[in-house]
Amino acid sequence: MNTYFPEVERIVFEGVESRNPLAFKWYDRDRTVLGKTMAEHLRFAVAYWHTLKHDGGDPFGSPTMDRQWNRFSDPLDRAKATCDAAFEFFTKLGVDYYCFHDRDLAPEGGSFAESCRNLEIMTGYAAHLQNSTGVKLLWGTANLFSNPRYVHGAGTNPDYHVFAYAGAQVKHAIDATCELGGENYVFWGGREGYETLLNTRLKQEQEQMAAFLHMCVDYAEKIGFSGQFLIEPKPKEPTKHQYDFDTATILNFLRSHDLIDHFKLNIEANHATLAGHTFEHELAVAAAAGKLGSMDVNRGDLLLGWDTDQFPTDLYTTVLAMLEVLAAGGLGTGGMNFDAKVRRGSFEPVDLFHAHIGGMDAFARGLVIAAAIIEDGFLEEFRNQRYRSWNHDGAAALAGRSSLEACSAYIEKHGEPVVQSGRQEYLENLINRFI
Ligand code: XUL
Ligand code: CO
Repeated sequence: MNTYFPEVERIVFEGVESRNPLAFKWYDRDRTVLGKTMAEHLRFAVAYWHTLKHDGGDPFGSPTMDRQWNRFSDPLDRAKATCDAAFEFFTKLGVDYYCFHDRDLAPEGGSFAESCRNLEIMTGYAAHLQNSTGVKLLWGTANLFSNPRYVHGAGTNPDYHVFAYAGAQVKHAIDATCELGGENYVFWGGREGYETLLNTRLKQEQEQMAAFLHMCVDYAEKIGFSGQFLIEPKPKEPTKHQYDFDTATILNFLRSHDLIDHFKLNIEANHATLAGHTFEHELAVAAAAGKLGSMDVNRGDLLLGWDTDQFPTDLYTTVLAMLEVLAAGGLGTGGMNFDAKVRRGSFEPVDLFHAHIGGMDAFARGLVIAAAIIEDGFLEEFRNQRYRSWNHDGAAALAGRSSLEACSAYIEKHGEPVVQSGRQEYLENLINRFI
């Protein structure tokens, strides 16, 4: 295998005193926290598209990234070199998982048949590298948004011909994911949304999407793909109105179309904030429905209103996110995928290591702090006190066995309630003591 990161050895844990930028300060994969190792809790994955394929181009300027695996002119040679670089990166970083779109792994060909052939070749290539390194596939997905044919959407396209193309493409993407032992398969609604109602049948487009997803469920069952299907919410970008706006919207869609049993959610931090929520809010809404499947960990920039996909470094956010993940009992077959890209000015290959090390340390530290908060018990104790009336007086109402007459009788007997402080600042101060 060529060496694309010659200046980097395998990244190891050196602890918080270390001044080595290419070492973990907090992520110690075998350290046990609340009965599981850090690696088992966090299940980190590298996003193929950002880390291997992002070239640093933006609307104002040309690519900046120094990526030696891109120097091959033949598309398949380039794809193989990229895959070599990918697995060298995964193993040096020490992550157990990666995620890809079909078109990240294999180039789109001049015809559908050629694209399928490219994907088959690259699936075999990746399978070989998975076997020799032990790195696994967290999830696969299909890119149904880059090619101009998808300009008006894929499953929600006004033209059945494009819908069918998307279905054909997803069939092969599920095949590839299945062959590579993918533990999940993700649907992010790339251009499943609209720009103007003047040319759009909103209700029909949502029905089309439901039909599309039912076909995917049927196909997975047929071929025996046992990975978890995940939908990833995002409120806008690229379209003005994305149908999968947020977790609550998706849960409603899945329930309305008899799909709820087949899907969980893949919650992305920057998508949550674009929807006007916090990351932890979206995690909590998914967990409350038993549908927290996986996470795309990144962060936005509060001063910019778009999907900046930066690496997560904010400890406050990682602590609050880990509190929700631990409360939900973990991520199951999901994981934490770094759907994040280095800034355009961070163009050297080593910057990819700095970025991932920082993100992994931020979540490892978030895990340790969240575990300490849970073990201390003050949050749970505070909530127990706050909701204590529901254990007795309110128990029948909570179980759906009360009535307005019963409320009336209760108030006749007890009169005006004594309102209690929510103590938000007190709790925030306690959280900061742990950080
Ligand atoms: C786009 C996004 C995607 C999905 C996979 O905002 O997050 O990369 O995660 O298609
Ligand atoms: Co994402």
